[in-house]
Amino acid sequence: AEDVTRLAIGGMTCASCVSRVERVLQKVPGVTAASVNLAGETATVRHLALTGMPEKLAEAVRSAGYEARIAT
Ligand code: 9UX
Repeated sequence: AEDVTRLAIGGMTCASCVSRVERVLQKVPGVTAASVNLAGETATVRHLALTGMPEKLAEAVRSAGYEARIAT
């Protein structure tokens, strides 16, 4: 089954940040689609329902140098 995780992201200041964050999210195994909204400072990620995915996605964003928390 597919799940959707929404992340609140801090530290994105230009359109290149958006591309970078989308790319790191799409690279996480199990992710099928990732879309970042710069103005809203959010990411919407579709992915397989694997254990721990929300935290893995947030960690991937942090590793790229941005702040991330799981939005509810
Ligand atoms: Mo733009 Mo984002 O010059 O980390 S890529 S600020």
